[in-house]
Amino acid sequence: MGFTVTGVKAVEILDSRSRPTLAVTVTLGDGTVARAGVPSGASTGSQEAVELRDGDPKRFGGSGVLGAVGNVNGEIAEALRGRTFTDLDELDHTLIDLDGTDNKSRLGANAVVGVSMAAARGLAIAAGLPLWQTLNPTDVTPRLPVPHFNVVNGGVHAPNDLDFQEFMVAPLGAPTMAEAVRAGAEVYAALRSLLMGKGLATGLGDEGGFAPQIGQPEEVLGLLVQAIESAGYQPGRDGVAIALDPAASEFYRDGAYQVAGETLSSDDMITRYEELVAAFPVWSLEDGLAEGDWDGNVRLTERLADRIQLVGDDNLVTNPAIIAKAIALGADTAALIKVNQIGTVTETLEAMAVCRAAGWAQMVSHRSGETEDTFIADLAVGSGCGQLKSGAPARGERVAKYNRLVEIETAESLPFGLAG
Ligand code: 2PG
Ligand code: MG
Repeated sequence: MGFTVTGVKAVEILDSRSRPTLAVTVTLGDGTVARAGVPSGASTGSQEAVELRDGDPKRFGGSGVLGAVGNVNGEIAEALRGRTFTDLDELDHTLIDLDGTDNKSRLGANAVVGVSMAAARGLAIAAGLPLWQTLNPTDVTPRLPVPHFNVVNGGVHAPNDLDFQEFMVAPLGAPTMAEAVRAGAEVYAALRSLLMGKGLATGLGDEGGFAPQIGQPEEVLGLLVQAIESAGYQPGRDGVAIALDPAASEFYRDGAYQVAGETLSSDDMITRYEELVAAFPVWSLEDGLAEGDWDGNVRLTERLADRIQLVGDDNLVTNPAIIAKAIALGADTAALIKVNQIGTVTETLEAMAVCRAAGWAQMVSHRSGETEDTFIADLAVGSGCGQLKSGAPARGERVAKYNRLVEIETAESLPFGLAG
């Protein structure tokens, strides 16, 4: 049993936003070669594992990752090469110990996560199994997740005046993955026509959604309902529902929320969300309040948890200990799951296990800066969490994940839809 690492190599490549990131290749003793691309966020939580950037203003405006690449090709390769590991857990803990910090800031979370993801993929290839199967805990039924298509981009993902970052359509009522992807693409096309008809721009934001010059979130929600209907679907949980990620930390300034020209307290924000949920078929709200606003998040959960899912991202950062704290406090009812927020695959699976034990839902997520790597599609299936967001049904790095899910559905008969 076990596996031997014979090589670890990183190169600096570009992500979907034209910023440098890492591609990591791990070679195993049986000749298996596996590669991973490292994603990178823009609206990051303050407790995320830390990306190492070179800071050399002469290269990529300081965002180069040659230091992180050097750490993979130097220290990490030396520590892993020729060693035999029982499982991924042992390899990941070797990386965590080698780094020695609690946020992976010494070697860089971008270096560490690339090695962890490539090793995980290598183990699946070596075993002759699809990746999702090796990420599937024994007590969990694998499942094809409901895709959440981010069709309108704002916040730090687009140069428009829209403060809310993500407006997603989620075909909760679709019978299969392929039909869900079709619904996403058809609603996206209908939305483009609507925007064009109104003389609004159809240029895209970082995650492939349209970035029209609209300020009020309610106006976008109205357009989404129209687009869902004109594509021939029923707005709501039996058809195509809406999910929001305002990413409120980005518009929280001096203890208040700055939305479309208004200054709102936590309680004003909560009231605004209650009105949104009453008026539009919103089924899930992520980062409705800022990451440090724990009291607000508890009140938001108390007031809305009977109607919608409340997802924590910036405040939870895929960290098992922080998620446990939020569960104890009663803040949120679900966690967003991003492998690079915590830095290893093993800790990501732990975070998901903490959620499951508490009856919390999980949504696996891409980052706004992505590569063509489809790791998260397999993670969503293997973890059985039932939800994934990977941006719009457009742009190669976003669509790669949805296409991978359709491929998995074709190869394997698995249930589709929300878990539980
Ligand atoms: C988010 C993510 C992904 P970023 O806030 O959920 O959509 O954005 O990767 O920029 O943190
Ligand atoms: Mg988010």
